[in-house]
Amino acid sequence: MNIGIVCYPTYGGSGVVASELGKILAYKGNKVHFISYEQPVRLDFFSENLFYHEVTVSNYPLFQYPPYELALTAKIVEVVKNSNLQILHVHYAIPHAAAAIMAKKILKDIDGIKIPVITTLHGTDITLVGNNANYGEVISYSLNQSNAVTSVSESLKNDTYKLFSVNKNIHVIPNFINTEKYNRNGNLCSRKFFANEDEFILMHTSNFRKVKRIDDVIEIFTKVNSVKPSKLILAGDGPERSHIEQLCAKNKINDRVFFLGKQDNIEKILSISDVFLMPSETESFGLAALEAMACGVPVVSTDTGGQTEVNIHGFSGFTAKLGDVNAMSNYVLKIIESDETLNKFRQNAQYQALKFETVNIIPLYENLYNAILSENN
Ligand code: GMT
Repeated sequence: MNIGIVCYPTYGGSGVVASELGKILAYKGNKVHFISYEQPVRLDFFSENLFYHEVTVSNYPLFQYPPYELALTAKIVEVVKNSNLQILHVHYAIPHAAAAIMAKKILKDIDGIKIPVITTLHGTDITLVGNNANYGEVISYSLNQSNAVTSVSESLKNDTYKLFSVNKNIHVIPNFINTEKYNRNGNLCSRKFFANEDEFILMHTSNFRKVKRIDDVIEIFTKVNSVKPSKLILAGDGPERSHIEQLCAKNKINDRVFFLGKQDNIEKILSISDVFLMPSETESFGLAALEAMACGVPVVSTDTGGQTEVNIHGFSGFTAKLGDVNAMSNYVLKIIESDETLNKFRQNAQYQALKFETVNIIPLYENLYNAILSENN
């Protein structure tokens, strides 16, 4: 199959999911063409089946806002024609779905080419960015004009129906994890570097945006640390980082908190961690929590969005109401109360992660591609 994938190239969920999907499809013999404004971070190697097409936006001084959607649409049209794409899979509704639908129409009306479009919703495009009345009609139209729409959780599917006028079936295809890469291997990183033998390691990783509520991470950690001496590892970077560094200094815990910045091989650090914290305002899925669970790290998260579909309360960790830092710190203390309890939660977390193993999820996309291709012929 000749597949085009449009995605954001950056660290962060949707780009990672799109890149990992493309890599697996290429490994299985498909030709996969990525279209983005930068090379996706996870595609920094050569494969004869992977291609990257860069969208460049002209910088003419007249443009206060460079016309990215137009450049993207033009690039999609070009790649579909030059590389004989059979299917276009766009990740994130804004602006990718809208650009793909415009490209689809141009290709049909001018060149007589029928290119089916699949749109995958990841969450922030719908629940945060998309929840803006100005975008409503464009998003609804782009979803309705897509040949198929997928969402990464039941919760996101329901939110999409609530927020937009979507008249087609949304297929839930959850995010996936390669448990060979994401596994507990404590030899890859030295636990001693971060903590003494009698200390626990709590961990959080994100793009440090407000929606992640890292203030709550700090509060939960402070409470846990006052009962059981612990260390906190924060991986990732983003707009909230300097505020959080100041907060740690103010709370006099900066000697117990490690700011690692962006990390490529997060499984190494997860492998030495005891509990993963994700007190987000919302998460359509929570891929970072799934990565933690696959590495045997139980998760304490909020119960918002799709998080309860990933993290099972009382089994792979616990879920609590948004902002309930008391409950979340008590849940951490419950998990680490004894070696036996911690080990049980670790095993359960890994067991739960297996449900999202790559081999179980990728065929759902392949089946959808095949169904859409046969409808389109
Ligand atoms: O969480 C982010 O800020 C990044 C964001 C994105 O759009 O890439 O992640 C979203 O998509 C991920 C992959 O499907 C999900 O695992 C995240 O839960 C989702 N983030 C939110 O819903 C806030």
